[in-house]
Amino acid sequence: MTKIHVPADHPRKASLDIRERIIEGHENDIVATAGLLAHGRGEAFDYLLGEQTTELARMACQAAVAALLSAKHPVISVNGNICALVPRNLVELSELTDAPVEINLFYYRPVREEAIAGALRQAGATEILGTHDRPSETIPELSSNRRKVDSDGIAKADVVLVPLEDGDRTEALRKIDKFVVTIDLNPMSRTAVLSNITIVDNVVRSLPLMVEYAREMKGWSREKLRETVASFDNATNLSKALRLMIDHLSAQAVRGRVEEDE
Ligand code: PTJ
Repeated sequence: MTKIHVPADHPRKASLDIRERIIEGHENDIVATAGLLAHGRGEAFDYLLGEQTTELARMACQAAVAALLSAKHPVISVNGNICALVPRNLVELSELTDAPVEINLFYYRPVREEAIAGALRQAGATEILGTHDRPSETIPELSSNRRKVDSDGIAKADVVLVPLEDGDRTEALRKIDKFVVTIDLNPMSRTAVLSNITIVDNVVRSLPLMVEYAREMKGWSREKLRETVASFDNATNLSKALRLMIDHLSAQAVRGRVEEDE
């Protein structure tokens, strides 16, 4: 299929370019077909958020990076969508926080594993966990394909970053005492609610920001990192994120009414 060139002056260029990356990822077996639907859902929530990184999301990013930097065995879980959107940032964050990347797919197919591993390697990854040739274990109480995890990765991790997820795994990971960090544009999703830290933002904005924070916070003391994590309250964070969406919608509605009256 031919790649669509989005003209530079198109008012929705940024969003359409990201969509193209997902479509291309689907054509290259990186993104699952359901990943296209997941992306559309994300786009809708991003609209509600005003398509910008809020101060709230910045604070969540900082807490997330603090959790990764203060962990004994942090791991970054990789699915098709995140790999198609921000492969280089994933590898950078992995290097800065000493958190290996682990491929963990809901819609597992060997060809997808291979395509994702290839894309990560191309982005600079030297160590990739979760591939079929690696030692693995099963997460109890989880029946999806995601139950199979790397023995040196998610199985022994204390902190797991699961960007852009489906909820059942987050619940299972919490049950086995993992500290779960997620990035999800939907503050009402099961993943968002069940995680310890949820960044309500688009991964294309928050991953580069996390890389920036990781560079800066690498020099922080363990105590300061732990304090940053401890002072973060996810329930409050999610309700504030919802409030921001409501306020954004209200502002749009008021603007519409003023324009109607003019
Ligand atoms: O690659 P696989 O096989 O592991 O499958 C990955 C998908 C994403 C298909 C799978 O995990 C899935 O079905 O996820 P869900 O249940 O559709 O949830 C995806 C969540 O991510 C939804 O809450 C979306 O709003 C949110 N989302 C989508 N795109 C973005 C996003 N959040 C942040 N940034 C995005 N770009």
